[in-house]
Amino acid sequence: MTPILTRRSLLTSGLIGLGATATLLRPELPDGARLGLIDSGEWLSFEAQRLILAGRPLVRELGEEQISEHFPPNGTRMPKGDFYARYLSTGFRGWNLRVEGLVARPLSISLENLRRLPCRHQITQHSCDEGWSAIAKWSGVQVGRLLQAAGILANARYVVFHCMDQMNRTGEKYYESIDLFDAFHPQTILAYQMNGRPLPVEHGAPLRLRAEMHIGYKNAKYVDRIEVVERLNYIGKGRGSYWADRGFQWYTGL
Ligand SMILES: Nc1nc2c(c(=O)[nH]1)N[C@H]1C(S)=C(S)[C@@H](COP(=O)(O)O)O[C@H]1N2
Ligand SMILES: [Mo]
Repeated sequence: MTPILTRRSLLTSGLIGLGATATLLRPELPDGARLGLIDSGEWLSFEAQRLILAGRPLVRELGEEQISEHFPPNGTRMPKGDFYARYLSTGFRGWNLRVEGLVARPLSISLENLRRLPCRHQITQHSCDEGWSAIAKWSGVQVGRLLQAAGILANARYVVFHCMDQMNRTGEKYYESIDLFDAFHPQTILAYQMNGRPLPVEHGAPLRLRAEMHIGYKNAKYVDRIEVVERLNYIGKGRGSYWADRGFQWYTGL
């Protein structure tokens, strides 16, 4: 039987206490923790979830009949600017996903070629920190498969997802990052379909991250570049994601 990860199992298993102990024993921590960027609650969440996830359990997958009739878009609904508009008007012809950074073979893959790779379907619940959740079916390519194709180098530790939407007048774009453990989780995919249809613009067309063990904002939309890095310090304001740069947690295990 596949172990199922639920919030309740986290709360009742007593692993939170264990997690705290493991923290003291484990020298291997994300950059943020070492820099004191991760607060203690986040640290507990990270350590407790890692203990639970050690056996690679899957986040609960639901049935077709549970798919939400209405899945509200949040954050950017239409990226501004000519760059995105041009690709949108041609159905993303000429658009490529790039995989670069600490990889042996940088990749540049069209949507068409992404669709030719093995596809994973998953029906999951998305939870936004603003207090709503909704269920959808996501289909796409496992991030781990892309990283394997690119061949990550020995010093690689994090995977950064660069997005096409500018968040403010200074032109800062949305970005997110996860560590390699999460990147190679079987349910971490780059989805090009939602509920069996091409990903709608308001939900991140042409490609979005689904990192199912994480809260809403980690699920970056409009992804066009994946960068494999050793440290997160030099990206954005250095805390690992657009929202982490603004005081939100980097690690948001559900
Ligand atoms: N590029 C980008 N990704 C993003 C956001 C955004 O504004 N821009 N919003 C985040 C937030 S807060 C949530 S809850 C989800 C919402 O996904 P949805 O629009 O498909 O509901 O996307 C996340 N990913
Ligand atoms: Mo969110």
